Amino acid sequence: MISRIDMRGSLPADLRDVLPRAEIDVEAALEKVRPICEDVRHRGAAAVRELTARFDGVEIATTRVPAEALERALRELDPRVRAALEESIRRARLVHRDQRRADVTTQVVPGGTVTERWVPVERVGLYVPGGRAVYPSSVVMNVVPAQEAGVGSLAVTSPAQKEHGGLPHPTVLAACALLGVDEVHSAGGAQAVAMFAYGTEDCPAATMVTGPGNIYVVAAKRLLKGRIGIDSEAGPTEIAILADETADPVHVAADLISQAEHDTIAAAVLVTTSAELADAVEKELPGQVSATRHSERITEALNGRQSGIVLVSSIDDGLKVVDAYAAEHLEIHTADAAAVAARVRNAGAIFVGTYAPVSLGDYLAGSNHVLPTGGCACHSGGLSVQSFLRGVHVVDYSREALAGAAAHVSALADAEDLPAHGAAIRARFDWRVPTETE
Ligand code: HSO
Ligand code: ZN
Repeated sequence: MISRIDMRGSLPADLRDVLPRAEIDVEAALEKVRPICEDVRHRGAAAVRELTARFDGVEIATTRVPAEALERALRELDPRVRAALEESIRRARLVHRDQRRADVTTQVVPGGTVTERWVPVERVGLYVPGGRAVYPSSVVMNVVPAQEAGVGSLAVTSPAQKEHGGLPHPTVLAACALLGVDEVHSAGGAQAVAMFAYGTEDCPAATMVTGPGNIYVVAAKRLLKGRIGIDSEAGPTEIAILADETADPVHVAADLISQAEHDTIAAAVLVTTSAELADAVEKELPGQVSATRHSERITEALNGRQSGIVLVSSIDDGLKVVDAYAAEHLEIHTADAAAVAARVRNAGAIFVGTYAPVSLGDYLAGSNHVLPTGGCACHSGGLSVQSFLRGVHVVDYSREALAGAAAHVSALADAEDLPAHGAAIRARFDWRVPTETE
């Protein structure tokens, strides 16, 4: 049974603590991944091969996937899947292309400008999981923004699969081929993150690693961050739905189930002003769950402590609850859904009304599905072109413009007891602070 929390009286002050949420213990995994990362650091490709034999149960000669394997995977890809991936890529490109930013030059004073120049990261390693979850759609969601950002060198890695002769899953290979990615590696887990961080004989080091993974991948990213740039730490997926009495319980139930399908620790949370809707959804769930293939996994996710139905007395309160929860995905099923959606502050992505379900966003809306989980949506956004760019300030001042700033720099430098800072400026003007007219 999905749990219920009744907040119709008044909202608790510690909303964030009361709301259902999974906890994953990354710290515990850190000690396990530390020796693995050290091994890859010191022994390179040989360590990655041995770890692959140990964890994935398959011997490989190199992590680098040969070009023929990519071509073969594309040739053998189901045409229906190919057409869908192509359309997914096309729509994602439309959205992500529009995220590109122009360099902006601001004239601060006559002769003094600051330009913000957007520079892509040099080399990115993209991690694609390969266990129970084989997600070619995630290849699209990681590769497209990196490509649109202008990242010059892009490598994908995904665990070696015993049943595929030590190569990653063929659908992952085919997606890479469709996206024009020609450097793919068979490596997974912490060793794959270490491979990108330190580089091996088979795979040059990368500047940044992105993509979701299991707890060991997350732990390795946390451990090696600094040595290599990382995206957010992706946790179990979440859906929250804010609904009133106009919502269709069949749609609400279907959407909760759709994300619970990912994982036994996936979270599905309904926040509603309508007790009738809550009852109707609860009545609807068992039938829909038992009709679907992964009913066991879904049942566990829906009944877990991370999922639940929250009753509130108004949409205003509902908005406070969903803002406090800061869901990875938030659907709005209310009268005037667009107006309610416009008032939401914290969510990884917002889906407006009955015809924008999360599964559309997972594959084909054009939006990105790599989104902040675990409440991180209150301070972070999803993967975008921006994730792969750095803003670099370019400062260009003339002699006159520097003269105009000199006295203020000296004053601030003196206030911080850093007199050499002021001196560096006076050295250009015969060691005097220039007057305004100089
Ligand atoms: N809902 C997942 C993404 C995904 N769904 C991949 C299906 N495939 C996290 O946003
Ligand atoms: Zn999904």
